[in-house]
Amino acid sequence: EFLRIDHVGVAVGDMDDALAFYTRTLGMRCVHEERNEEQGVREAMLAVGTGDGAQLQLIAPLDDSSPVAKFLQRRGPGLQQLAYTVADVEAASAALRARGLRLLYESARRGTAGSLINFVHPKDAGGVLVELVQPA
Ligand code: V0V
Repeated sequence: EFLRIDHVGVAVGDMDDALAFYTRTLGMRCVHEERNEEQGVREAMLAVGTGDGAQLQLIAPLDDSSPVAKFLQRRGPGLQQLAYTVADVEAASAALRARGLRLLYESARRGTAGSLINFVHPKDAGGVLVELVQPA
């Protein structure tokens, strides 16, 4: 089911500070910014190098009810998720469910740039929040 690493998600408390660090200090390029109200996040996608590989996703909470707010309270800023590209998120979710993994959503929800997403619970994936991404 997994085609490649789509992006790595990093939870940040302050998006503007984080963007300044990743673009000015680390030299990455911000290629997309978006608010996702359903997920309760402001996010920015950064291209690494030529930009044809996996991207880095900065994720900041919009409010205290965001899962990212809870993550920051518990663990502080840092790696929050690892996302894989899949061709068909419903098929991939069904296959993983059939292998006993808990998917967070019954059906896929809207992710970055019109993608469809679902997640494997981190407790079923060795402590890693795994995201499945079907690009638009
Ligand atoms: C929680 N845990 C994690 C974790 N978040 N472990 C690894 N990575 C994470 N990100 C651990 C936590 O330390 C606890 O372990 C245990 O899981 C708690 O499980 P829980 O009580 O069932 O759940 P919560 O309330 O801590 O929430 C965790 C989940 C939540 C994963 C269910 O964060 C969630 O719904 N995430 C999916 C949505 C999301 O993350 N959206 C933001 C990105 P101990 O202490 O018990 O051992 S939005 C996005 O990526 C977009 C839009 C996109 O890519 O397009």
